[in-house]
Parts: sequence; C-alpha cells; structure tokens
Amino acid sequence: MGVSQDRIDQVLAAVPTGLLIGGRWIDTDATIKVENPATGEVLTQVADASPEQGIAALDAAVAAGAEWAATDPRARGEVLRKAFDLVTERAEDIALLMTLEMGKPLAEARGEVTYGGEFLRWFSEEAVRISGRYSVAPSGGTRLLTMKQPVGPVYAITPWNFPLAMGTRKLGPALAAGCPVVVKPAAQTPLTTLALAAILMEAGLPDGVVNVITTSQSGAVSGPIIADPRLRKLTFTGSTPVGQKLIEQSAQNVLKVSMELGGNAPFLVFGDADLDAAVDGAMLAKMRNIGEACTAANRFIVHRSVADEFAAKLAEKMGAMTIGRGWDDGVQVGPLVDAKAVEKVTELVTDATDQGATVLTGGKAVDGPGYFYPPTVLTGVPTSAKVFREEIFGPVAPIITFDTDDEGIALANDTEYGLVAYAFTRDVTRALTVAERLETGMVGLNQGIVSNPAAPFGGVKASGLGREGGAEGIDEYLETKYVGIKL
Ligand code: TXE
Repeated sequence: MGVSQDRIDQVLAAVPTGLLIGGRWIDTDATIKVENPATGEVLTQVADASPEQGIAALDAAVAAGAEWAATDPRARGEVLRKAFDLVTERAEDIALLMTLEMGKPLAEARGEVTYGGEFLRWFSEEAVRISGRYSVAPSGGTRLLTMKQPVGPVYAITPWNFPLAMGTRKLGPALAAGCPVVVKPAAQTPLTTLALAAILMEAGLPDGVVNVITTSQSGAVSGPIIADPRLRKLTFTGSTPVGQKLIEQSAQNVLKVSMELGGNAPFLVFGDADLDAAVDGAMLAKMRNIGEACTAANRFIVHRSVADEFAAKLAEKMGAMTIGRGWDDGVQVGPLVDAKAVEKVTELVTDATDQGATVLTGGKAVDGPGYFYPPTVLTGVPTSAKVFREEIFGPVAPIITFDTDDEGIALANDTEYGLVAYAFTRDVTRALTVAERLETGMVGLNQGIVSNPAAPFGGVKASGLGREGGAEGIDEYLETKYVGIKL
C-alpha cells in the first residue's frame, strides 16, 4: 500500500544533485549519501562542496546582486509568484521528497508544502510594498527621508526538520528585498532545497541570484563565506550552540544576522481550560513533525485540578498513533531524522525515569530498521530532569503540575530559551495577562500551533535574534538609509 517504488524512483530521479553556482549545476568528485530515516537505506547521493566551491557560490551571488537589486519590485515578486505556482502544482512530488529524506508522514509533508509555499506567495506580495518615509524635522526646515535598500549578499543556513519551509522562509524575503543568496541546506536533507532551487530557476530567477551548496563540511565551508567582507547578511536556523558560534564568527565583519535557534516551549493548561481543546492543542504542539520542531511543546505545565485527566487523555491519544514509514497509508508517526536523534531522546527519557518520572505510554525506542521512537508521556517529572531543561526534539511529553498562576508562569519562564509558549484558558483576562508575562517571542492562546507566513516568527533569550515572516520578515533583508535634506 502507499506509494510504489517506481514513483519513489521517479521523484528522486527528477532532483538535480549537483551544486547550483551561477545558474549551472556542478558535480563534485566527493558526494554525500542521503539516507532514508525510515529504512536506513541510501536514497541517492549529492555533491559535497569544498570551501573553494563555497566561495565560488558567493562570487556568483555577488556578481548577480546589483542587477537583481535594480530589478523592478513587481518583476521580483512575479518570479516568486511563479515559483509558488510551481510548488503548488508539484506539491505531491515535493511532499514525497520530504517524507523520503526527512521521515515525516506524507499528510504532514503535504501540510508543509502549503505552509512553506505560502512564504513565496506572501513575499511576492511584500516585494511591492517596500517603502521608506518622508517627514518634516520637529524643528522645521530640514526634511527627513528614509530609503529601504537590499542589504546585499545573503548566506542562508537551513536545518533538516522543515526542508521546504526553512528554505522559503529565508529565500522568499531575501529575493523579494532584492538580495542574492547562497543557501546551504543540512546534509541530511539536501534534496528539497535542490528541488526548490530548480523551481526558482524555472520561474525565471536570473543566474546566480540563488546558489546552493550541499556539503558535509558545514563549518569548513561556512567559515570562509562568513569571513568574506562581501557577505552582508547571515541567516541561520539550527541549534543554539552552532548559532552562538556563528554569531562569534559574524562579529569580525559586523555582519547583520538573523538567528532562529532552539526552543523549550511551555504548554500551560489552566484549571478553567476546555480540556478536550487543550488535549487537541497538545497533540498538535507535541506531535507535529514528530516533535522535531523548535516550536514543539517541550514542557506541559498543568494545573493540579486537571492534571490527571489531561495526562490520561493525552496518553490515550498519543499511545494510539500509528507508527511507520511516512509514505505508507495511515501512518501518523514517522522516524526521527537519524540514529543520533533516537539516542538523544532515549537519554532524556532514561534520565527522567532515573529521577522518578512515570511512563504512561511509550518510553522505549522501536527496533530498526529505521530510527523510530514512540509517542511517550511522562508524569511526575522533576524540574531538574534534562527532559525539562533541554530541547527534546522528539515525541516525548513530560508533564508537571502547578497550583497558582504565578507559579505556572514562573515555571514556564524558567528556561534559557524563549521562542514560543502555549496557554489554554477560557478566561480572557488571564489569557492576556499570561501572554504579557511569558518571556517568549510568540504565544499561542488556546491553540497548539502559531506558525503563519503572515506573522513574525522568532524568539527572545537564547532562542534567537530577528523575525521571519509577516511584514517584519522582509525588513531583516533591508537596510534603512536616512537622507537629511535642507530645503
Ligand atoms: O543542528 P545544527 P543539528 C536543535 C534540536 C536538535 C539539535 C541538533 O534540538 O536536536 O539542534 O540538531 C549547520 N557552521 N535544532 O545537529 O548542527 C548544519 O549543517 C555552519 C533546532 O541538526 O545546528 C545545518 O545546516 N553551519 C532547530 C544547520 O547548521 C553549521 C533545527 C543546523 O544544524 C555548523 C535543527 C557550523 N559550524 C536543530 N554546524 C530549529 N531551530 O528548529 C552545523 N551547521
């Protein structure tokens, strides 16, 4: 059942596997094996860029930059709009590609095509809305003019968890703003980025405006690009430790940076919440992308009066999910991305149970082939447990209880991270008060998912710098120039 091997072969064969530099696809002697995490088998091989090829990609971006910046905003937007149409037309192929290289079930991959594709459409429309201001100085006489101009060449480093959306969320605004880009996808999931780049070229993007380097040597290839004074902007989504290292490297040229880093989202359920809605929200916040999302609920902080009922309902739903290969019919839980991810989740759960946590469902890795971990609910988790302090990036829901609102909010804020928080309550005053007091860049009220291309996505504290999406998203790729005019 599900998808035939012929169809899988056909979708894989359509993806270019070289580096895209200056509009040409370039093969390399060295290659990277792309693995299917549901089987552990090799799907295909892609080019493995050297540091010199990374600089060649930057050369191409620099060479193409001025003309792209001078292209009419409408024309820039039209390329993105055409790319959106092509992504939509080929939604099934792109979804299958993501399922194959990353593991998420097909239904979720289709959802990502809709979500990720929308960044192309949203920013195709934002391209024509870039504008500055003109005003009279408070003391009169002088006029104040601000211009918005593209920042210049961008280096975009993307992770493996949302192979399409992480690309479009950076490429959409960068291209709309008039910046050329070098993009480096994660080595685990290069195929979707390569397919997206081919679509952008087909949509009419001039040679060199987008360049793709796939590499197994992220640090060695990225270092010289970041150190190159021609680069003007670094945008990164990934782990906090790598983000910190990249910020340090960026300091040398005072590079403009956007960082979308790790999360440790609290999911607050108050005593007055609609409990079924909270459980449905929890399923989305925890199980979307098998928990491999920076927005995933990491800590369930539940009022004591409803904690047992919430835990039982969540465990029942999570325990009933169908685990399997993402392209088979009816599968709701695919594999984690690789063996390392299973090891990390196993370690976090073992640490929690060693400290006294109870496993309501799941709790032990599924035997291979493939890298599967079952949906797991833990109760009685001490706040010192690693599962509470570190980003889990897997299908594990640790639950703890609170008594007063102050205590719940304090627990929610007790983390170095600050990306997103969720809160479920029927009391409007409580909802807004809690939203104001949560130390995060985003809050989901009575909903388990906040991501929206029309909204500013991003975090505070160790979760990052800058915003992606919404009107704020394009601003990250624009400089504001002020011109003072004496009349
Ligand atoms: O991240 P890395 P990994 C978190 C999540 C996950 C953990 C580890 O907790 O379990 O990070 O995942 C590139 N110079 N997130 O190891 O290493 C790498 O090639 C330049 C949260 O995959 O940060 C890839 O393209 N680039 C997150 C990207 O960084 C480097 C999404 C992310 O990989 C580099 C992913 C270097 N020295 C993981 N080292 C989110 N915010 O959603 C690595 N990379």
